[in-house]
Amino acid sequence: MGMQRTVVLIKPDGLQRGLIGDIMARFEHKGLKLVGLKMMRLSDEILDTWYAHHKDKPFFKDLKAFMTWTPIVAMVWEGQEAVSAVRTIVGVTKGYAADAGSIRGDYGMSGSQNLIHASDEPQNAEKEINLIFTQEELYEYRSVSEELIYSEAERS
Ligand code: 3AN
Repeated sequence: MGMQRTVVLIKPDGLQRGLIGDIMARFEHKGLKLVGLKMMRLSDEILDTWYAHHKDKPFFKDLKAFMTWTPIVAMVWEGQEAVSAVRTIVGVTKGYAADAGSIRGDYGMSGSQNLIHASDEPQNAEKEINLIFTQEELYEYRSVSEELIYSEAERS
């Protein structure tokens, strides 16, 4: 158990479909803490690093075109085991296969236009935070709800 930070991007399809507020509410209601938030256009350089594991895949060019269609909304959420907690809320890659109750399960049908990105492991979360956010864009503050969300032992 430990406090972690993780990156969530609302992709262009999430923005176009007007789901930004609904998606953010899921993480807020879960008890995660928002520590970074901005709207931006992803550059070619960021996407090459971000999706380095897909660079030889046949869908890479389309993936990049899709991710630069509109600006995206980038967020950093913090909480106990936040990386896996957020992945559970997001659901598996393909919307048609994602569990009901997950964001992709509730809002999407596509295997590629899947509304949202979430870091898949703590090292990647770190890498993605540094690619997108400067130190000044990340906030540390005490949320009064933490005392309700976590036990005393979990907070110390
Ligand atoms: P996830 O977003 O669930 O971590 P990854 O990292 O395997 O999944 O894929 C990153 C993104 O690449 C996906 N969100 C999706 O937009 C796209 N993608 C992955 N697999 C495919 C595929 N077979 N065909 C088209 N696009 C894909």
